[in-house]
Amino acid sequence: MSEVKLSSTETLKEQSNYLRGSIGQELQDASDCFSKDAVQLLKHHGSYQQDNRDERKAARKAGDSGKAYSMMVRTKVPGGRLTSRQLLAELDLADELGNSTLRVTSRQALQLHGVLKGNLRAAIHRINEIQLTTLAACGDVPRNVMGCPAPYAHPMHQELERLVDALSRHFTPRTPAYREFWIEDPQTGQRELAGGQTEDEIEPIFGKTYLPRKFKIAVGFSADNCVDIYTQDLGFLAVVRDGGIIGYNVLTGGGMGVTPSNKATFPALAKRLAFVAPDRVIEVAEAVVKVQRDFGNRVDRKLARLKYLIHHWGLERFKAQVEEYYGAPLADPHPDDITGFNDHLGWDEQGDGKCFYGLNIENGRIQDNEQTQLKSALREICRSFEPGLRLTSHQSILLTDLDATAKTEVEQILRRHRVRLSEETSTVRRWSMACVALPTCGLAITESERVLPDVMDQFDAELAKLGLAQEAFTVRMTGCPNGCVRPYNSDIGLVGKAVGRYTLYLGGRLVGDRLNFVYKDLVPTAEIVSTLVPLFVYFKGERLADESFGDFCLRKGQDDLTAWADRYRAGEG
Ligand code: SRM
Ligand code: SF4
Repeated sequence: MSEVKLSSTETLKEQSNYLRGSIGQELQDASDCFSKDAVQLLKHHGSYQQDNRDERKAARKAGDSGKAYSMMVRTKVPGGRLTSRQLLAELDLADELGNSTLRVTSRQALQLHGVLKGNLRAAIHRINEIQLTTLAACGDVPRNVMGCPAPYAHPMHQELERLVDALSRHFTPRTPAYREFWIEDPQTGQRELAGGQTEDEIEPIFGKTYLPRKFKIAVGFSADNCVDIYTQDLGFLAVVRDGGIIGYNVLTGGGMGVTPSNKATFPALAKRLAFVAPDRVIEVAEAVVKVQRDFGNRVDRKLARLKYLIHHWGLERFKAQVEEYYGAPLADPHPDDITGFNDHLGWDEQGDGKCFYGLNIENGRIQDNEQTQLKSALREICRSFEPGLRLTSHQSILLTDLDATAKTEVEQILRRHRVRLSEETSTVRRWSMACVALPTCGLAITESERVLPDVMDQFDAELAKLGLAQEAFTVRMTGCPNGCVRPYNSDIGLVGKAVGRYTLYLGGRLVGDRLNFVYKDLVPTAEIVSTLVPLFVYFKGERLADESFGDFCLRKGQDDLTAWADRYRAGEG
């Protein structure tokens, strides 16, 4: 039998002494970039080396053919919960060591961009000083655990928050390498190298090689799927009766990434695996993670996510293996499923006498520029009111624990800094998301975050003309098919396929429980909205009562929609 050749990343992890590799030495040298192996390992510490393509282009013009290296630093924020002090410190870091912007991600985390290699240790050290961590924000490990960010003072919400924290703690890697490099002095680091501990003592869940690939967990409510639970490797969907959580449906094997040139890859929604009692969630989660650890594909990283293991085995075999690791049979899923989705934007009552304000942040980017000074506004609000903060999975932010008397002043601060209030943001823009893409993302084929605002202006204008401005549907744009803002279950998915061109997907919906289909390929940026206008007209004329745009597109199907659009353009529609 021929030997299976593991991917080079597996060998690297195995030989890295629990994610150390050469990071310690390279942090000390004067080079402006890390080696290929260190770059791979650094992801587990929460940082990606990037090459800013705008700066590279400018440098080339000036005759310098080198790369413009910098680091992206991702901070984990379980359930998106952080304090004013923490946000202020991250904003200071963005100004002092980053590119002066801070980004709220589609998984309720924070990202600094443009940190130079020589400043990486200081950045991560300071993040730890404010009781946050970058450990396992990226890499082959469970990432930031997502949870509904709404600050309702209901015991059910608090129970869910505790579960998010428990899952996050449980799956945080234990390697001392993180502390050595970023918290202690790296020159005295590596002390524990000779430690003599067993693998089980150092990394009881993951062992030396961690997981075959990234792993994503979320906890949500049926009536409010604001964490997009069906797109996760592992989801726990609370089943609620009489105001209390009686257990969780376990969903496994969601994932959005696809490589069009590799026909074996696909986006997938999670499958309903089982129902577990609240006090068994951690054990079941550990069993699922360990099955992926032991049976996930470590040969081909393109096929290493949990969804491929489940596809390959079938759900029944997968469940049997999870049961074996868990040590008992698992009950079938409860019939409850997701029914709604709340973005939590605007003013709302918490139920404890306080209120909160959900502020839409366009594509998650917190910055000051000529049009809007969101960064300064958030600083002023944090300093004046010290609200609690919650990041949403739609790249936005909730300002919590405010007295009703603060409402006017909060709004005034936002207006003074020319920040558009959520109430003044169109429904379609509020539900839109774009990934980072250019210039920092190394995998970007084309623009996303930088072009979506203009595309949304066009959507706003056309939808208003048609009297559809109040329609709630999701528009999600990415600069490549990896799916970082989950475009494959949205009403309208715009997936970068070539420079300035997008594959247009239709037929998903707000609640996120079905995949969309390809409507048209290689649509130029300037034609995205005009391509959709005939379909909006069709929708307006022939929708059924309460039918959403995604539902309508699904009912009509690609052929019918295309035929209508052709007739419309020929003047017959
Ligand atoms: Fe992502 C890779 C940004 C959420 C699927 N993602 C990347 C990298 C790190 C590019 C790279 O590997 O070099 C991007 C860094 C860009 C930059 O400059 O910051 C990147 N992903 C992001 C963020 C920041 C998008 C955003 O604008 O918010 C999100 C950070 C989330 C976080 O806080 O942890 C982000 N990425 C997602 C999601 C959505 C989610 O998790 O809910 C997905 C789809 C779900 C999934 O994982 O299947 C996602 N990212 C990917 C993939 C495809 C994975 C796959 O299974 O094929 C890649 C590429 C890869 O891993 O090889 C990727
Ligand atoms: Fe980069 Fe592609 Fe993810 Fe966008 S979807 S951030 S372009 S990897």
